[in-house]
Amino acid sequence: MTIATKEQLTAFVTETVRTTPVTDIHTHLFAESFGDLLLWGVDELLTYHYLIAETFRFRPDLSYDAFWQLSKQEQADLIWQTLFIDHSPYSEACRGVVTVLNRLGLDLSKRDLEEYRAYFRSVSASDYIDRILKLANVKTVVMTNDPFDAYERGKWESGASQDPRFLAALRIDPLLNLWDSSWSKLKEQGYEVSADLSGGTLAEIRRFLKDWIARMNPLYMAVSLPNDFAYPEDSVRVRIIDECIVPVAREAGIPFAMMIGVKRKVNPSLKDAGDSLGKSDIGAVERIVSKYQDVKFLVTMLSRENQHELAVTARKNRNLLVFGCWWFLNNPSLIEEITRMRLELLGGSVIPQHSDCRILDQLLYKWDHSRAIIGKVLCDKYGDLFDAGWRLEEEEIRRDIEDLLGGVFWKFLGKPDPAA
Ligand code: REL
Ligand code: ZN
Repeated sequence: MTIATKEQLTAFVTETVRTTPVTDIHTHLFAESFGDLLLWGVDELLTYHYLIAETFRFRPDLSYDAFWQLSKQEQADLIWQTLFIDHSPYSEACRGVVTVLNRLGLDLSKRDLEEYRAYFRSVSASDYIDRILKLANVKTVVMTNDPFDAYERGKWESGASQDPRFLAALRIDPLLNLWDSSWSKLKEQGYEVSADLSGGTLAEIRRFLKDWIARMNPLYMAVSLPNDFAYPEDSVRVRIIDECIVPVAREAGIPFAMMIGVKRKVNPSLKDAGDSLGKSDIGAVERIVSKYQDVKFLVTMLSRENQHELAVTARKNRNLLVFGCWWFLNNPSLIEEITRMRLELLGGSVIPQHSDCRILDQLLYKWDHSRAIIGKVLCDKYGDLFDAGWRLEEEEIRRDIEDLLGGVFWKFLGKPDPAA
């Protein structure tokens, strides 16, 4: 049906963005078979590392050690008191908790943490996964799978049964960022490697990657890179990228995802909450993607300052797909600005958002909040088209939105969407 008025257009776009199922291309969530790796519930929500950092800002009296010695529930109590009771929870990470509790139908007027806890005790993980995926309207979640993590490796090796809603991504940070300590872990796994990359080391790294690709069937290989990532460069990292990651990605036909711009542990006392960001050199991205045009790259960058040049670099290289508003960018004002700019430069050839959820329940807020902004930006873009005289069919808008919320990713991979 052709859309006749701008009011109809706005209503249809908003509703379609709200109801189209999502493929969430980067999360830290796990299927139930991964046991303790799957986090959910109100104490996990409250102890999300984003909220830990915010709590310390209001508590100069609290020592880091004292906080880390508390049990998870005690930490959650303290965070709840500090961020939700002593102050109003309008930071994005705090608002997220509010959205989740509200969407679950819990009574926010009481602000009764014990009552919320009681609800979570009453549900099973498996029912809860079903409930959250359904409420968030997320059809597929891509995990972050670390073959250097002994607990997780055990789960893969014992052939933990697979839930088709949770798909794998092979995460290789230790290989590229911590070779000095990770080479011995490869050796323990039976690969004949040496610290100085001599002998058959590079071939053995390739064998390691191929073994894990065979085991996990990952949609892509991924790494987070520091803000001073350089390419090319005379370094272990770049040798492993050139001689292991790139050839294996090519052979396996999967992309290499680079998440660039992290400064790890600027405040180690904050643990996971102690990472920061820095501006990166877009030239490094430009050089690697144009050197390997037959390899696909998924790229997200952490600094706001890199977003425009990243979008322009994608215009020049069709093997580069830009994704998500990562971490410190996952805030309404920045998502809006970045999404607007990307749609203007790249049309629909972009993945506007991923959730980065660490806790299952967060799917509710990360996607609710992002959908509202993507919807708003799309209304403006289609509205401008309308003013320019272009009339749209409902079917065309539905197609575009399905693409933005998953189709673009699957087409880039060259794979059918298994949930379609
Ligand atoms: O995948 C990553 O490296 C990051 O997204 C995480 O390390 C980070 O802690 C995450 O919670 C950000 O949202
Ligand atoms: Zn992440």
